[in-house]
Amino acid sequence: MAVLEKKATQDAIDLENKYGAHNYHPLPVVLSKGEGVYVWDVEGKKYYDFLSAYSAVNQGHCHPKIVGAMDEQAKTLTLTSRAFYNDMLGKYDKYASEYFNFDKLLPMNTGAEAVETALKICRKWAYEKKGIPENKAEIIVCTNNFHGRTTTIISFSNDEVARNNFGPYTQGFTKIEYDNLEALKAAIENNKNIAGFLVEPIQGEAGVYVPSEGYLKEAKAICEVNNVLFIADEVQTGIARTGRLLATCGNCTCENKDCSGTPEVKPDILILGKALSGGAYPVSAVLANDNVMNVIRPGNHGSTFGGNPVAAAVAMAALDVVKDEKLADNAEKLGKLFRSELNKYIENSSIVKLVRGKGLLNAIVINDTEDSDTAWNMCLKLRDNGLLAKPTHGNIIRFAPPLVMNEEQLLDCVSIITNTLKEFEK
Ligand code: IF1
Repeated sequence: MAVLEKKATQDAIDLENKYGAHNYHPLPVVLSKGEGVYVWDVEGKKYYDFLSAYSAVNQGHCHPKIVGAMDEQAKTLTLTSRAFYNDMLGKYDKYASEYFNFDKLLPMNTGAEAVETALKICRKWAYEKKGIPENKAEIIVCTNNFHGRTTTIISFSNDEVARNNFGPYTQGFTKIEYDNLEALKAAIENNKNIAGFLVEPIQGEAGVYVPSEGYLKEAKAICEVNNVLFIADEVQTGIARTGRLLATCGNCTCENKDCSGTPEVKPDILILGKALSGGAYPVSAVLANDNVMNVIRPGNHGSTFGGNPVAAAVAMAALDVVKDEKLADNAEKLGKLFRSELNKYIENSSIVKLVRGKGLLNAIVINDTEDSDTAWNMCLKLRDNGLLAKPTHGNIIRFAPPLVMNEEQLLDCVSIITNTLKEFEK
């Protein structure tokens, strides 16, 4: 279509560039409608969504049950603040705590807020329960982490673009190599003030790095024996994305039995966000048992919108959908099919090095330099061919469709992807 005919697209882009802060560099496509695995742009072109808003739309765009719950509650009571009780929060607290098998839930709105909340709980536990001297608590994090963009969180990032010129930085964090148990053991043994270990079960933004088999389980064991809190950031890997309800479920599955809720690696603090609402509303949460969560007393922490009635209604509907539609099983099945099909292509490819991932959180590594624009150009071509995806760092393209996708749609996407890749083969 001639550029002139894409006037609606260009007008929307110009508007955002003129009046919006330039804190993103989006793929040049302007979306105006979403339904299930599909999105449409302002020109009426239909696409497969292979990013799912970074795994927030696991249940598919505008899921009727989730939108219905939001609509119903929005017409009834949207926000009370926590100055008063409301009739939805307690129900949600109970529902979600039992769903993930923890004693309590602290409701927040964004993933970063939930990460910050977990860090505060860990520090307070360290001083009041572990007896670490005040202001001496250290929390271990991994290199190439991504946990959000607040000043404290970027203080322990090593992504210079996300961190530069935002100092002075928050102290109290020790960085170790991801997927390195010896490094974790050494960091804990060398510092008696270690309070917690914050880790992504799969490093999403770093490029979908799946750790070695047993890493999370062994890391949790090291933490346990040293009275260090194991804090799992499942904002991106949670809610069925990796083929299990949580990535920390490991090989434990809840098919055909009432899930005991005791995943293979039970975190001391679990952080959820994104698909906790199915992408319909900002909802995040921190879950923990009483021995940890009860360090939080009135006035210690909160948020205007945290735990509001609409968030509560949306999250309960979103979690219902995950179980009712067996999204974890579907992600497991289609993820295996996706990687198997891509590996067949890669056998004879000069441009794709590998595919990796778990469930429907996958990525391909392009055989080019980090600073090349090949991955970006591939995503532009994928867009032209009806599929939306975006590179993470440099030469890595993340593929993460909604978990409601069926086999026929997935195979259709595989052929779009492989036909597009062929255009770049040398
Ligand atoms: C952006 C990345 C993904 C997350 C994990 C906490 C948060 C995120 C593991 C914070 C958020 C989002 C943020 C969004 C793009 C996206 C992202 F590219 F930034 F790194 F998914 F990989 N923990 N990830 O992945 O949650 O405050 O955003 O609700 O900032 O560009 P949030």
